Amino acid sequence: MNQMFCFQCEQTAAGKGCTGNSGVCGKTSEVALHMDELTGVMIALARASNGSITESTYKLLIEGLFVTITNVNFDVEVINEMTQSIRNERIKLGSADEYSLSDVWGANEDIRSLKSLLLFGIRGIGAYAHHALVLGHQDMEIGAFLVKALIAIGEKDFGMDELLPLVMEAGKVNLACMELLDKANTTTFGTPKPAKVPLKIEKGPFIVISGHDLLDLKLLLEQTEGKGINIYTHGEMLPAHAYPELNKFHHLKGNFGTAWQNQQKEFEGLPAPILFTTNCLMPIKPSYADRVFTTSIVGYPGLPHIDETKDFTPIIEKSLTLGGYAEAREMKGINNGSEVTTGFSHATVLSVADIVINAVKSGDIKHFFLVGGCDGAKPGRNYYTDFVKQTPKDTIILTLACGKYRFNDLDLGEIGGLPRILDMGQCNDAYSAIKVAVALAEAFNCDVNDLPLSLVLSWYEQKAVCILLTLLYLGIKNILLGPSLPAFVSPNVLNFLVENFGIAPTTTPEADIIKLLQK
Ligand code: SF4
Ligand code: SF3
Repeated sequence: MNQMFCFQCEQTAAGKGCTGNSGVCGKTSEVALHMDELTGVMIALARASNGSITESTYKLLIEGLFVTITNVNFDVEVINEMTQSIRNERIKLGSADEYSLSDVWGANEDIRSLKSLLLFGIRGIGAYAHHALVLGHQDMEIGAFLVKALIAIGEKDFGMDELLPLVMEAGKVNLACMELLDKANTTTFGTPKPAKVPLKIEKGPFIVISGHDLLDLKLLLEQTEGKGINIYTHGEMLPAHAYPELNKFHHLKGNFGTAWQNQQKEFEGLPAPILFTTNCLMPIKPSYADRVFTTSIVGYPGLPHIDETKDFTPIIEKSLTLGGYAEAREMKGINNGSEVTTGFSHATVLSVADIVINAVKSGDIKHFFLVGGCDGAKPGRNYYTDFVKQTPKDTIILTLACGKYRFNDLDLGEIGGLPRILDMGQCNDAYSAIKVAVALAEAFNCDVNDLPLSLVLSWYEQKAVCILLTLLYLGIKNILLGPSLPAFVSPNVLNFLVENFGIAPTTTPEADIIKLLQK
């Protein structure tokens, strides 16, 4: 197969797979084929490692997994350099093995489906493990599972019986990985506290920082301190405002823009540079191509890349040259709100557990909806805005990840002093939602599935896949998933998910709310 094939994200062409010269995301067929080669070499390295994983193999594997996530890297040179490093590591281990991923794409549809679930799931895990690793936290058990999963993906004779348990184990390992990242974040940046974040841009030079990497933000804040430059978060960086070690910098002023899919419109004419620390980066438009910088695993041909030394001088200089707005600008969220709130992590919510439990007992809170996940570009995602707007006043919305931009500027009022919309953080902070759900189930002495809690998730890329696997591993049932089901889930695998977990596609907000409130 020398044609690209990719169906790992929600926007895949015709709901089937991207083929031809490029994918819907803008990934060229050349990059797609080299990413497959990279993944094949990782499978070979996993086989060569003989089950024992060193720190250098761990780092190489999580980088190799992370770089292939949708909207992370479009630069074939970077992909090829990584492939070479991984190949060198494999050679060091005395192996000349190679594996072609076309064996997976060409397998029978159920095997292809399960291997894809496993591969895309570990790509998500790779990203979270990377965020933890840059903060000095690693877990070799996670590494050992990555090796096991990669070997299984390359295993010719594995059927449903061997692959299904591994898919569930990926959910378990991702839970451990999100816990590791939660620990890494809170020990480095403190425990998040609720924060109101303005959407207004002050006058003067500024820098917009996007993606998930909180350490890059901290380093940027340190390097810009006292230079008359303000910093604004974008996309998944918004929850940074809740961390004491980040919001202590007074020049961390607010949040710019909405979710990633609006960047081509929102960056147009921006008098400031933008730094991408992780996904989601879209193909660059000429109108703002001179002001986008990448760092870490992100890359795009022709864009300046800040290397491991994390010297942000070129961005700082660019910000001063561009100068920002002459006057402060009031910006609005997609529902016309002028501020958003974040920081309702498990520690915050559980610190007011008594209030929450009493409100449930008294009937002031009738139901919790977890509405969140990855946002995307295809039409139909206003479902989530409409859903949240239509939820009854005696319900609480827990949210996380970039899907929240569909509704996080709405003022839906409070219940017992608690805002009705509680933003728990980034996608990996699904860990917080799980902690809260488990604590509520303990308080009410029931199973999580018997709580007045419904999950209405949006998915787009592969981190959403590993989070979904974690929820399944925890036995959470009746999740609504939208806006469309993954192309890589075959009819038989879907049947398994429906029969065992009651997973269903979203329909209309009206019908889904009625159905979920009957619980
Ligand atoms: Fe297509 Fe998504 Fe793959 Fe991009 S990542 S090539 S849009 S399936
Ligand atoms: Fe969004 Fe890309 Fe997934 Fe962490 S920024 S969630 S889609």
